Amino acid sequence: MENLSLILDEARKKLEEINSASELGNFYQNYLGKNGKITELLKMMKDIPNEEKKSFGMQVNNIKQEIQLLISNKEKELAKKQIDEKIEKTQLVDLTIPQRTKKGSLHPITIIQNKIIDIFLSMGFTVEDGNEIETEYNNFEAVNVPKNHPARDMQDTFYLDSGQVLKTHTSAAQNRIMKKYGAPLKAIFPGRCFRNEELDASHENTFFQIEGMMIDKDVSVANLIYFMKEMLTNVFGKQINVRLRPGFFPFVEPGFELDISCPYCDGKGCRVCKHSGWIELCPCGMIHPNVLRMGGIDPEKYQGFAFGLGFSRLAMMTYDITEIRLLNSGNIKALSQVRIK
Ligand code: FA5
Repeated sequence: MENLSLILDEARKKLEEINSASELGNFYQNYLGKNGKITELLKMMKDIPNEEKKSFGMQVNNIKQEIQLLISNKEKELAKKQIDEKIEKTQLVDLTIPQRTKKGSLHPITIIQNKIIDIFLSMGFTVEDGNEIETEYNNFEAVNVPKNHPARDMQDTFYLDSGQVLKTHTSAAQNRIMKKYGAPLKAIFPGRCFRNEELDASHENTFFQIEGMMIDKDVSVANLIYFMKEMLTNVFGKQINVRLRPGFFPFVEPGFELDISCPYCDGKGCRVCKHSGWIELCPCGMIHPNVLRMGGIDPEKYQGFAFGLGFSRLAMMTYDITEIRLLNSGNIKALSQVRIK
C-alpha cells in the first residue's frame, strides 16, 4: 500500500515536468499502457491473498482514476498553451474567448437593394452610381423638365446655395449614364433621394429609389413589362402579374404607373392592397426622344424604357413595416428584426 502512494506521488511530479503532447503520450504508456505500472499492479491481483484483494483492488483503481484525471487536465493545459503560443506568435485575436457582442444584421433597405441588384445583374444590366448632390440641369432639364415647367412642382426640391440640388429622383443620373455609355445600354442605378415632403407613414424627406434604363434598337413596352415582371417575381418569390395605367412624367412618352397583383392575397383583396387586388408600385415608360437626344443618343435609331422604383416602400411591403420613418430612425432593435429571406 505504501508503494501505491509512492507511485502516485511520483506520477504527479513527472507530470509537472511534461511540456509536450509526445511526453504526455510516453507518460500514459508508462502508467496506463499495456505494460504500464498501474496495469502491472492490476495483473498482480491474482497473487494477492483473498482477504486483501478487495482493498488492494480499490486502491489501485483509485490511483488509476486519479492518474487518468491528471492526464486529462494536463492535456487541456497543453492545448491552451499551444493556442496561447500561436496567438503570441501571429498576433491573432483569441477566437476561444466567448462572444459577447450581438450578431449584426443588414438594414432592410440594403437587403432589398442587394436583392434587386442581383436580379438585374443576372439579366445583364450594369449597376451605376448616382450623385446625391446634383446639378439642376441633370435633375430637371436633362429629363425634359425645363426651368419654370409646372412639373417641377411635383418634386419639392432642396436647393443648395451653390445652385445645385439634393437629387429628387434617381432619374437625375440618366443623362450622365447615357453620355458615358451611349447606346445600346442596360443599367440600373439605386440611390438616396430627397424631397421637402409633408412627412407621414409613407412619405419621407429622404428615401430610396432604383432607376432602370434599357436602350437599344426595337425596345418596346413589352420589354419593360418582361423585366419588371421578372424582377418582381424574384423579389416576392412568387408569380407577380402587372398592369399599366397611364401616368404623366415629362421624361417618358408614353408614361405609366405600374401596378402589381397583390402578393399577399394573390389579387383577392386584403388590407395591404386596400381590397382592390392591386398595388401601385412603380412609375415607368418609354424614354422621351428629347431625353435620348440630350443624352447624345439618336431617337430615330434607338428607343428605351425607364422606370423609377421607390424601394423604401417596397422594403416596407416586403418586411411588413407600416411606418416609413422607421427606416431612417436608427432604431437598431426594430431594424435588426428584419432578416434576409
Ligand atoms: C419619379 O421620381 C420618377 N423619376 C420615376 C420615373 C423614372 C418615372 C423613370 C418614369 C421613368 P415619383 O415621384 O412618382 O417618380 O417617385 C417614384 C417612387 O418613389 C414612388 O412610386 C414612391 O415609391 C417613391 N417615393 C416618392 N416620393 C417618396 C417619399 N417622399 N417617400 C418615400 N418614397 C417616395
